Amino acid sequence: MSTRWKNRPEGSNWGEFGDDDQCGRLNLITPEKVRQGIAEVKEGRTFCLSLPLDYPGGNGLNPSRHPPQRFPTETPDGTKRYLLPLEQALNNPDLIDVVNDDRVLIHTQYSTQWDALAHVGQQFDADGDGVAEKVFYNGWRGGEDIVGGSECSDCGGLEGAEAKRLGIENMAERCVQGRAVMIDLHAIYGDAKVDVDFDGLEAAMKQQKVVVEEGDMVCLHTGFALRVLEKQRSPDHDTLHNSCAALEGRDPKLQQWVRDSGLSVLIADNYAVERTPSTTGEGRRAMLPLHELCLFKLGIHLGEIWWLSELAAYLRNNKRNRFLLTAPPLRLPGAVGSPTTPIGTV
Ligand code: UVW
Repeated sequence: MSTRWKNRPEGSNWGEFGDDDQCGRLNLITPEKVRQGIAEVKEGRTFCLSLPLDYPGGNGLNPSRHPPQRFPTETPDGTKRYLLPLEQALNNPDLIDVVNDDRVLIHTQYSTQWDALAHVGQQFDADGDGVAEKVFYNGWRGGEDIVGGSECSDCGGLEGAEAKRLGIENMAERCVQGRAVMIDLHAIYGDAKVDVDFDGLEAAMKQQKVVVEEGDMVCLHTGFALRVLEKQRSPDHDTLHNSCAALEGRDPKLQQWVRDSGLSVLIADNYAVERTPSTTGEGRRAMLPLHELCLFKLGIHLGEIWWLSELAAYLRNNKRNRFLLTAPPLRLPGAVGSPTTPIGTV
């Protein structure tokens, strides 16, 4: 038993990758899995699996998340480092260089992104004292391992808020390269708002001859990002909230499949992989049951709002569903999520 917990959540794998594990099912992306991914490269053709990071546009999907803002950096005397001749900046008439230099304010989960395991935890009595505490995957604690920082007026929020454990840098250090499989829900459900349970997912996999083996990265193509892209940064409410497939995250059979399949990470081109907010269940419960299962109980990173439509079309046209996926997040210490620019290679 770990020193950090006496009780682990029902159906969780805490401790199985080691008491101090911070990577969860990324541990299943072994060298063999990388070789299996490389064996899927037949043509050498590559696909960018990220939307432009200023999509969806606006903040209708999540009012707390805003598009990136870019600014020029400034020299200590306040000169903007944009179209700046070094002759002027360094007062040296011999220099002919002209430089531009950016700084960016990014909401890490605005667009194509990974959720770190620190993203969603739970109030759960892990130490068995009868009182629930804020706890995350593998028993890492809110207030100790993931700290909230202190309020400040001029730092734009909580200064010092940081995932000292389970931050996204752990994922980056694993590189996230291996074999992936595509399940094309859009090919079956089109743009209809459908909550897909295990039976629906299994039917799609059978129809498309998809087999998921331990360590595979699973991608769900729903068409949501395609709808969003068509709206040219001005998506309407229906596109954002009433279109395309999402998983019914509370379905016990679906949860059992996620557990048993051995999938390493779960990715979709929709907002949250699962339908959110969940309208099922009763009593005191997780609003996002698949986030609970994946991020909190099993250590499965979630990829969201990816751009999968071009690759899904290629795979469909070529009667394939496997490919090499390379998808590290930013190696940004302490962050609970990260933009990513994944590459699919076929
Ligand atoms: C939601 O906010 C619904 O999902 P995520 O935080 O994983 O993007």
